Amino acid sequence: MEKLYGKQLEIMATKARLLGLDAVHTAASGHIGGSLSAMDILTTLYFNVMQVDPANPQDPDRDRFVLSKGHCTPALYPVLSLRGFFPQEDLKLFRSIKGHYSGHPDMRHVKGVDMSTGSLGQGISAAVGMALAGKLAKKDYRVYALLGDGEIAEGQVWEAAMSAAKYHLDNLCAVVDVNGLQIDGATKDVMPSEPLDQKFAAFNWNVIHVNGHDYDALIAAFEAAAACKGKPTVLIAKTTKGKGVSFMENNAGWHGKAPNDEQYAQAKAEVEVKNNTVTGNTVEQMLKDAIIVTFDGKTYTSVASVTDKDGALDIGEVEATLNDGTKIKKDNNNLNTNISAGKYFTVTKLTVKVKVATGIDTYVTVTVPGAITAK
Ligand SMILES: Cc1ncc(C[n+]2csc(CCOP(=O)(O)OP(=O)(O)O)c2C)c(N)n1
Repeated sequence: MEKLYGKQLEIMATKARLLGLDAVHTAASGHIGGSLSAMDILTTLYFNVMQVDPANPQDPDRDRFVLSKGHCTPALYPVLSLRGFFPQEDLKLFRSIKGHYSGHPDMRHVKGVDMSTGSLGQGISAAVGMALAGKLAKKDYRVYALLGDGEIAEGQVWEAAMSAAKYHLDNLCAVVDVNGLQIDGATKDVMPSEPLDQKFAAFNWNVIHVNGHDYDALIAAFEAAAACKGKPTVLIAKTTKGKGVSFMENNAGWHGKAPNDEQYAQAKAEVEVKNNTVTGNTVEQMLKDAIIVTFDGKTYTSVASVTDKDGALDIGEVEATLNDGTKIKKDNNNLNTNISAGKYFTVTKLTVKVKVATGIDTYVTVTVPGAITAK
């Protein structure tokens, strides 16, 4: 296959975004947010960087890819399908009992999938094993692994990172999709992972920062990774969760939720015209948390109720009643948004309860609260 560049990659990634949205909408479930943030990275890998042959998916000399953040099959399947590993028609079977295109990739049944993943933190260990196997067999193939910035909280990631450095796996390139959000909020709130570059550097990795939506920059970064000898490389890829769909962008609520018919139509239209204008947290999220609301010069310390007119919680019209009965209304996703008669409100977060958030590492999450409650 001829390598794709720039605009060609953008067109391919747009097709992949549309297929991913379609699959999640048809299945009425799936992880769309982190798939959209990773789509440009995956498209660049499969259409420019990686040596793979869809006619010979088990070629022992092929480059390997491990989706360590295994929930992002709405990115992986469309890209594999567009690359020719299986027909696009098959995407209709996403998460269906009638097929094998499950929510997390299955290497036994889906052509092009090199490793079954889904339990966060494990995929990178598998990638280390594949890279080590390549070294032992004196093969030239390269191994790529994509991780989430939430996934980084898994202790196993750092065990794998140590192992990769120990064995000088310069045939391994990890990419961390730094979209700033994980399943239930901002990574920095749940379990801060920064400074990621210093962490990986301390583990003896070559570190490269890159914009995860800039195809030229990604190609250059993958080339620099391949040129680095004696160390594994990590690309710290800055991305936007939900990239390409205004109401999904930077919104943890869209981590693992399917759009309804109306939202799907809007998402599709936006991806088609690449309208990425709306960014920032949604008002709904802020209103649902403990808040101070400043509206029309007055400060309110609580909100009596929030009504989400279309039930979508993330888009559309939202009305809130403040604690003195004042009603406020918004009809788009911007903070400081225009409310009914052209007035503005700002929302400030106020913490009201102690919450222990230890990230997504199951072991820590079980052990830390247990130890806190021990008498
Ligand atoms: C070991 C393990 N714990 C918990 C989960 C549930 N889970 C699925 S996705 C996710 C959040 C992942 O966040 P991140 O790595 O940042 O992914 P992204 O935002 O890129 O989708 C969690 C906790 C899991 N799949 N595996």
